[in-house]
Amino acid sequence: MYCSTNADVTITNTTISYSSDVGILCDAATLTITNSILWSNGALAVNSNSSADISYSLIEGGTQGNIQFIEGNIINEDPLFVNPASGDFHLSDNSPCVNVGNNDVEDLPENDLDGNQRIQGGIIDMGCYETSVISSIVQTTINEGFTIFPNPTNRIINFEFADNNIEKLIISDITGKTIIKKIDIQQNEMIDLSSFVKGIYFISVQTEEEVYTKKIIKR
Ligand SMILES: [Ca+2]
Repeated sequence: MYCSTNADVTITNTTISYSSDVGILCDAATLTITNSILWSNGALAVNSNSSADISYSLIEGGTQGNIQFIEGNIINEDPLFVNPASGDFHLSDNSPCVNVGNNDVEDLPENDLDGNQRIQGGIIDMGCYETSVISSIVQTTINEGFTIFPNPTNRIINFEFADNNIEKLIISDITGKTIIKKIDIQQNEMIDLSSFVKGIYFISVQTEEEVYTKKIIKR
């Protein structure tokens, strides 16, 4: 992709991959790159003779020029496209780009490149395709009492409880070891799993009468 002189260019939810040269080349343009994937291009990911601000994007291949990595970026990690060799740049189930974009970017498109709803699983994906393969399990109502989402998650897991009757919330790993235990539970809880090792965890929610357990996947 080439940006000519003195342009302000905003690139949002775009996938640029397998270009034989630089992913994005700018003369004197001011670039803002958000929720995008620049992976496996021939030379650099971005070469800007002016400036580029990059947020919530997966970048591989290095940069040249006045490049600012603002926040939420993933560097040099395989986006795990479904089948890039045959031109399929949809995200696979285990892609690190699922549910890690920024929902608050201005002028987000309503649909992805396939025409599917843009934000699924509560958080926008990086790149031009929103993954829907896990749509049946991104939001799980365990009983009528509460809901957890998104699942699988890369980072945040949300809990919504219908009643304020939760006594205890425990997250344990696959060996049964307790990782997090919370006793002061609000009706809307958010737990950050970004420091967790990737894998399977169990969430146990205890009310006065019952205990509910649900498997979650940390990507
Ligand atoms: Ca999503």
